[in-house]
Amino acid sequence: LQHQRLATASNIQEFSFKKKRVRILSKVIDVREGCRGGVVYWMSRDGRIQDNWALLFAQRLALKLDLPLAVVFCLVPKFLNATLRHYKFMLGGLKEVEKECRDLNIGFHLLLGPAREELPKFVRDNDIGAVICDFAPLRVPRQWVEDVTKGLPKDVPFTQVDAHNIVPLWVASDKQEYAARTIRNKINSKLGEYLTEFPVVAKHPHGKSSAKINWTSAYEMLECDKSVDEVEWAQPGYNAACRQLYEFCTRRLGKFHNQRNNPTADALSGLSPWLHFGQISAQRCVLEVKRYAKQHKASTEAFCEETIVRRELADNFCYYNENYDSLKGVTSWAYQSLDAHRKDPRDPCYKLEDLETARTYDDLWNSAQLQLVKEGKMHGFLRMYWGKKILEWTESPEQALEWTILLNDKYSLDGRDPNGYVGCMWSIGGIHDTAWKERPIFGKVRYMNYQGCKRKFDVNAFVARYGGK
Ligand code: FO1
Repeated sequence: LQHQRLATASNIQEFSFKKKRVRILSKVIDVREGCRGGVVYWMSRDGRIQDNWALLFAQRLALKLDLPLAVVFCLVPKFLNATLRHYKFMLGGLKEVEKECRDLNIGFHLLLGPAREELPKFVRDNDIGAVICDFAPLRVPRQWVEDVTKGLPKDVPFTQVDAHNIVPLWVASDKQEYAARTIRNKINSKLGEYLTEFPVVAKHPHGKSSAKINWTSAYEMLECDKSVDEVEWAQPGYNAACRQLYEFCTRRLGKFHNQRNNPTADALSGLSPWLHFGQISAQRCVLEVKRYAKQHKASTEAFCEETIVRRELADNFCYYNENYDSLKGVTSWAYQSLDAHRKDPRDPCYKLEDLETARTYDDLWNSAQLQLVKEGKMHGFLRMYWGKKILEWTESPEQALEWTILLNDKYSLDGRDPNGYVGCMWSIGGIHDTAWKERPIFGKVRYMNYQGCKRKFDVNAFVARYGGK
């Protein structure tokens, strides 16, 4: 999957940029005359060089104005409840970014502290002429962007590029969508325009390479939970992500369409950690999978549904619903029926440590929890069952949601991601789902049980593998 195409500066300029991928955040749009410091891409969600529309836009601007180009990442010591498992994965990817920037004559700066403090200072100290940032729909990254918009010098243009979605979020829909079926056509009808190949990020004609980063001091400033260690199976970075994608295409894609809900079949892409940290682009994954569309038509369609429609639906939900991680964010039919069953007895009613240490009566549930803790990811089908059992076994739906999000964000490599919030809200609060026959505790939220799992896959095999007896 390496980029064989010749990286020439010209193919960026002739490449017509989809205007609607970009939105202007500042009052000014022109770089002031005589500024020599260059253009900065403030990297956050999309931690990669190639296939990154935000960086491509920044390079195109720098080339047009004959200015240097630099990537800046602002490292915060604590990000929600991210642990060392997450930071090691993220920083591992950034080390590759640093090396690739050096090869491409692009500056790379790791600033230690929140962007609102570090970025305006960097811009002033280095006479930067323009800043481009990427896009995340969650409240903390959106606050960072808002703070930087206010903090930048007034004569520095600041633009945002959705480098994560194939159809930019604000192009797909301008409101909260209620199910995949209401957003699917809004997205698929625009793929002709947006699902294009990428130009390559070219070797920049001039500019100075940056000082080598002191990664040790970066680790030392972290204040995260260091008890959750890294996982073996997933190596961070763009190159590892490309290998993971290639293996999926050549070994697992064929069984994806009819075995993706079977936790004992190795049929999934396993790309979510790299997608979460932006170390590979969803668009790159779709472009590569579609090369196999002839021999694996059903699987390719199923993969596109998940990677394009479902993922963009998750960003849509988090962006347009400020209560994306609370029961206040579920639809009224779900809230009312969960509320009506609030007093139903929960037996058993587990404490957080019973769940976290996989000590319930349910061997399948325990095995799913052990998989999450050990491998940093839980099979997608099991995550639905896992979440719904937590609703059944905790004192209130609010408590259930809080603990599913807490456990998912603490152990899953792709935690703190719109997909994770939507997954938990689907399981507990039925978002993007329909109402089902009313029953205790669940109300009209879809119920899932052990027997249902036994009908779908070999539960004993999964339990044997993860030892959740
Ligand atoms: N984004 C940053 O700009 N700086 C950070 O130090 C940072 C740490 C971090 C740790 C765990 C994690 O899951 C995400 C983290 N992010 C950080 C945010 C990430 O770049 C995305 O913006 C969010 O995950 C939204 O998808």
